[in-house]
Amino acid sequence: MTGQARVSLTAFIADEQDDPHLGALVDAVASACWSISRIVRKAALDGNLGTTNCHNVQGEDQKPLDILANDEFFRALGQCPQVAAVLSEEVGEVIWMKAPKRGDFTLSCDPLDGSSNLDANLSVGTIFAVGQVANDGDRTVLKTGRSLRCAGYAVYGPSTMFVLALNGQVNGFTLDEDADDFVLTHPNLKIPPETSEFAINASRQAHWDDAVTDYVEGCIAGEQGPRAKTFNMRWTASMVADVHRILTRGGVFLYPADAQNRSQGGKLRLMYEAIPMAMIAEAAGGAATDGIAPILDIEPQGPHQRIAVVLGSSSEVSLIADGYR
Ligand code: AHM
Ligand code: MG
Repeated sequence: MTGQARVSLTAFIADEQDDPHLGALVDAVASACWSISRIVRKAALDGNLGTTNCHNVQGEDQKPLDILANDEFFRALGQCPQVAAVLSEEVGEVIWMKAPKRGDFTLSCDPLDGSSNLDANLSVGTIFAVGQVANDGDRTVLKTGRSLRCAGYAVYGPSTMFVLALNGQVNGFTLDEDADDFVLTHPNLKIPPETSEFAINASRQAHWDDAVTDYVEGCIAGEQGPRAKTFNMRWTASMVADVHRILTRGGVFLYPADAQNRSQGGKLRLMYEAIPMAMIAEAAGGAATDGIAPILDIEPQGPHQRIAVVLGSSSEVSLIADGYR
């Protein structure tokens, strides 16, 4: 940062839009992420690794940190008078914080995504999307991603970063713990349209559709194969870490619906995993589809709905969508 003006997240938001309430909300989310980052960093010291005997609404094991991160999120949002409703991966129903008024905000969040990585000390993250109440009394939280005001994630990796899609642009901020601030370090992130890197859980290959099998076989066939180039493969099993890598150096992420998970719609959740990441991908010049339609155009049917996700470099996403057709 030597020689460059230092821009904090708060100053950046104030400059980018004229709704002080949205700025206050993003600040509150960033402050929750900062607290979650601290809790994650100290988890082994505080005896917060391992699992609980509890399950979330989807029947998945809850880790102590899933619960602590969720509490932190609600604590921070409870201080924002303009937050009308919150939908969290860890809570069965949408929680109404107040009677909704036109202009209030609704939030969808996965407070700690990729938590199966915690005991191995690998990167995890927080994902969020911000919608807005259209009219006084309107309790519609399940809306398409096109109506969002902003979306983002925090990644708790070697450094803690806060990545925000707002006004059709994606910017990355790094937590400076000495200055108690998120600082703009990665302005105007763009996903390169072309890539030779893909990300998929290959252990599910036996259950894949032909479209996915053909795509992956094409990638691993190398110079002599139909793609005539060598592909690299990476899978972190932490969506935030995988998407962050794609934002910084390109690539394509696939968590398709397959023979095993299709009855549920796929694995990843539409409202607080697929939609926010799709908004980030599109704002960074990439694309996101469920194989049939852009994820941002999908009408949600339920708060914890699951969906197939393919996102990243636009040329690969359209190739995979062509395979589905
Ligand atoms: P979670 O919300 O329960 O952590 O699950 C979501 C995570 C994503 O971060 C990641 O892409 C995926 O699950 C990994 O799944 P798998 O274990 O099948 O590789
Ligand atoms: Mg998750």
